[in-house]
Amino acid sequence: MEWHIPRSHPRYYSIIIRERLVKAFHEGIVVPQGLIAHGRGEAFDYILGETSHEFALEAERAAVALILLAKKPIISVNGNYASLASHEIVELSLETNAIIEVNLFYRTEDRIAKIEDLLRKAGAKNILGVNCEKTLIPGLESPRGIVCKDGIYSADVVLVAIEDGDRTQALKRIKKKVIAIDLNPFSRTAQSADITIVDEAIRATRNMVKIARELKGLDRRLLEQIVNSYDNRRILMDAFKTIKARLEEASSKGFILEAP
Ligand code: PTJ
Repeated sequence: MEWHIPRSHPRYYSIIIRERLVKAFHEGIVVPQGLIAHGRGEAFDYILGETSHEFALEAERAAVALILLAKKPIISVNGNYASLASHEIVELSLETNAIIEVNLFYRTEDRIAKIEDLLRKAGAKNILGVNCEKTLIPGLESPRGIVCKDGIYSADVVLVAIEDGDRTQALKRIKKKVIAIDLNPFSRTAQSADITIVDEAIRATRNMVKIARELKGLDRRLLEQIVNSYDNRRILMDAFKTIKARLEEASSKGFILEAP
């Protein structure tokens, strides 16, 4: 069923994004658990004021520099990420020459094929998913451990978004550099990634496309400087400080000036 959402609604954008996910759920791209995961992300985004803060932009810049420096960067895509940001993912992969790999927690070949199809319609050329030689990430028992030999398994840098908790740690154990987009800075993924982007996945990917256009002509030494001067602990501290400041403002005044 299609609902008419008036453009004048103060939460129009947020409602439209929910509609997009619900549609993707009916099409078999997003799992029901993905709708719950979205709600958790929304709650953090609400507290953060639904904007890309300086700490997120800094992490996004370091992430793009790391991807541009990588020998084999991979953008790992699940049901939520694909249905929210297929166009942005494809643009990022084209701007940075990163390969897209569909990797699912609730894995079925049918869902992988549907997600590949969605990404192809958005213009993707280089996708790994159904048709690749599979192997396993050691120590990861969920089906997310099934990866493409020519993809995540042999990558040096992997970008993950809207992820459950165990994979970042498993990827780190096999010496991958992990970039995570996760609105929840408390999460296991956010805490164990090399670069944590505490930002909404659509905004984050859009920002990264712009940054990639800016950085891709730069000398490798300048990109290395961006990566070497990046400190993920400080970025996480800034994210927590922002949450704390917004809660303090709300708790001292009983209202917040910039309600989303
Ligand atoms: O498509 P599948 O089968 O691979 O399944 C994917 C889900 C999302 C179901 C799976 O990865 C999962 O259960 O994730 P979690 O454990 O709920 O974690 C998702 C994390 O992403 C949470 O920390 C959320 O706060 C965060 N999140 C949710 N929506 C967004 C987000 N972060 C950034 N942007 C979002 N739009």
